[in-house]
Amino acid sequence: MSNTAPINANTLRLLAELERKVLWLSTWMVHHANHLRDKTDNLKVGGHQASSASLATILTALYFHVLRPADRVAVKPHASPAFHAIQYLLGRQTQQRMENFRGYKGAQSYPSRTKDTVDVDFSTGSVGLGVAQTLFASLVQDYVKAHGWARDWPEGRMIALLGDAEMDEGNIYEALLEGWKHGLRNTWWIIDYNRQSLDAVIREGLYERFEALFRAFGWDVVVLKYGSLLEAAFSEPGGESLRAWIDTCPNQLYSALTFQGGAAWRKRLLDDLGDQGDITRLIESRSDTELARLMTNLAGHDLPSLLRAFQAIDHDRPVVFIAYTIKGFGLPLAGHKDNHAGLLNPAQFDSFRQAMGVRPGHEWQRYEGLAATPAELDDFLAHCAFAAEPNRRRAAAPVALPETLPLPAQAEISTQQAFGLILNELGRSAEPLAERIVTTAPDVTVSTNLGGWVNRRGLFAKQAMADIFKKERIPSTFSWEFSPKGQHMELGIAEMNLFTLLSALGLSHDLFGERLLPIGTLYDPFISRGLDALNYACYQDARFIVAATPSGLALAPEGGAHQSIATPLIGMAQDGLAAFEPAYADELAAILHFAFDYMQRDGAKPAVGEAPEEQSWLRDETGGAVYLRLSTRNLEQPIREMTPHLRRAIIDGGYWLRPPGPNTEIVVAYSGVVAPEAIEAVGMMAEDRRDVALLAVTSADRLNAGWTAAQRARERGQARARSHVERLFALLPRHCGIVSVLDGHPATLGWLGAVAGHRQRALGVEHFGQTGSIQELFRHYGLDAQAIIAAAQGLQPARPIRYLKAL
Ligand SMILES: Cc1ncc(C[n+]2csc(CCOP(=O)(O)OP(=O)(O)O)c2C)c(N)n1
Ligand SMILES: [Mg+2]
Repeated sequence: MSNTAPINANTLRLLAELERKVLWLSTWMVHHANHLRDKTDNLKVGGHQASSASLATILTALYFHVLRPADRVAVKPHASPAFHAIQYLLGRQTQQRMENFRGYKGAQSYPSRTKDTVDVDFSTGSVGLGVAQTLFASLVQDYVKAHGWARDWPEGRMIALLGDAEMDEGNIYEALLEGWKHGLRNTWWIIDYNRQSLDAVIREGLYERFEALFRAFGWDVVVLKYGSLLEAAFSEPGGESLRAWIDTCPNQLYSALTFQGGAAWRKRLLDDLGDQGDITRLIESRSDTELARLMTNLAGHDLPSLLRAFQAIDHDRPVVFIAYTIKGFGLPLAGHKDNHAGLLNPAQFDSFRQAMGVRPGHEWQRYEGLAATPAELDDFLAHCAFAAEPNRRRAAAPVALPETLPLPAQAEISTQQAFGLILNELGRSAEPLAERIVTTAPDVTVSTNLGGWVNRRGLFAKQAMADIFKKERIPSTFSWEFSPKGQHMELGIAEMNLFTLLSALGLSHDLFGERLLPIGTLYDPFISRGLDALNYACYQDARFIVAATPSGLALAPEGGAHQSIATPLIGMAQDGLAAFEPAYADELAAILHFAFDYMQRDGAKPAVGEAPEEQSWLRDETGGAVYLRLSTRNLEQPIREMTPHLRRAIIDGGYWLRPPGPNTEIVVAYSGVVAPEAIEAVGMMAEDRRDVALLAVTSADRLNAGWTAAQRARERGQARARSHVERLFALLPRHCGIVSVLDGHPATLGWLGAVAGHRQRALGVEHFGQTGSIQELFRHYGLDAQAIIAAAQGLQPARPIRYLKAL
């Protein structure tokens, strides 16, 4: 793979032309967005011009020479204009979207897999996440290859272009550690070491920390500091003094001199090094412009240095390149510490335009102002390796599902246990589905009941590793054997890593053309710990199941630190994630079956003006990820047949366990593990309230989303649109009251009363829990049967409910 041959002079010439164009186009599109487009909009751009200029050379070298179609890239958020400029030059981005940068349906501020039309491999935006995503994508590529899949697809390099300030994000270090454990390969991180962050110039000597750190994690480190002009100057007489001066120059001063330009460089250098013979001559032999050019010739802006460095990599070990750059290189705001939010003003822009040789009115012309002919540039672009594969998005056929999933037969069981048993049964089966499931957990595999599945399918590692306990015949319930065929990826305790890995696994069909059905487990409260990565995964449209267990007050003796409150609301509010909270095993089996199908749906949205599926008004055609909020509380199971009707209602979000009648006075609507309390309360109220009804809510998220969608559809003229919850409530008399209850925040179900205009009392948990028994805590926080009855009495005070004890 290594190519140390000198870089062809013609290639260099054309790349230099394209580099210039990338700088021009990225600067122009930002200027256009800020100064020329609709001035009433507050589209002000911070950082894009300077950050794009910082990466323009590196991006040029990569996309037009180094990258291969199988490589996948995450570009740091603020280099989005440079990225789009490259896509534009490759003919993969339209002028219209470029013109509309940061505007409605225009090129996105931050590269986006889902909102941009060009081939963004990995979204970026929340700094640090795109970086870690490349690492996990590489592990997924290894997983796919180790399982004998994607044979006709070459291994690609997973590449992140990151800002130096991005290295402050902790998730990067969590990922590095995990990468080391899993023998990371084929990953390049290129740090845009401009020594500037958003606010200021960064600390001295950071690169040494980076270097030591990466080496500790088994990475190769390539420091790209001096460009070829500087290297040549160092070999002149006096050159070594110049190198020594640069090496000890503080970042702040270097940035300030860069901003001030040639005369300032000269003055400072002569002040510091003057009258030392050779070095003075070295400085004096250059004009101000030449001196400025020399002093800013850092390797990150030097095509020959970059190309040599990239081409020298002849192995698959992970490599970090620390590339010295200048933020805003080539622009008048280069180096200024405040340039992140800085923009070229119209006068500065005009001189920049002239320097670039671009005539007014010809700004979007691809080769305007370049010396090379359009024919040679066209030819060069058409033949660059990256362009060889026009379609970067790969696809995989859906995996066939069995008719139903195995249902645990226990009379009393928790949803967590049922989840483990269903997976265990799948692990035993020869179903094609089971082949494609990959599980992962951050050190909670056994405690979330994945142990059975892992016993059957083994842990994944590129090299087999025996379970010593098993070899030594020490009895243990769980086998812990690693092999390249294993189907569980064990992670250390870092929930950010869990969700970033799920994101990578859940994009395997798209990145590598092989469908995986990833399932991650964690304790429900720790969703918050990985929340930004979860959001990131959903934003990228990754497909996975997250089973979060245990949850809520129901893990009573564990105490308040482990009892989740807000997660049902997260489940509702998180786009791209369908949230369920089943109470019973048969519900869970139906939901899991749906989830395996839902996560494989290919995103075909209903055409404009066409109604989504009528039953629920949910846009299920598009598919998505699934969140299951499970519990360790054992519940007595209903004995019933899973009819297609019931199955459908469970998936749509709820069903009547006890239907309402024409005279219903109270509806109890519950979600999840409070089912026994709800049932008990309904029984106790039966003598004093007419037709007390009981609604099982399996997904507050989907019930609510369907309702919202149906209302919107009606407002847009589809008068007959009815959501599932509206149909459920259609027969409720006006005067009845609704008591809702769940082991989570009451707002989750607090909207039910608004569906058909009923008074409601929403019970749930608002405050941190504590240790105790389930009964004690449900009593304390007001989730037990007595609390439900008291709420019903409050809504319908006319006659006392006799079983209501004084609270
Ligand atoms: C998680 C997160 N926090 C804050 C921000 C706001 N932000 C955008 S870029 C940036 C730092 C930019 O520095 P660097 O990564 O070095 O890129 P440069 O500006 O040098 O191009 C910050 C703090 C963000 N995008 N994401
Ligand atoms: Mg920076």
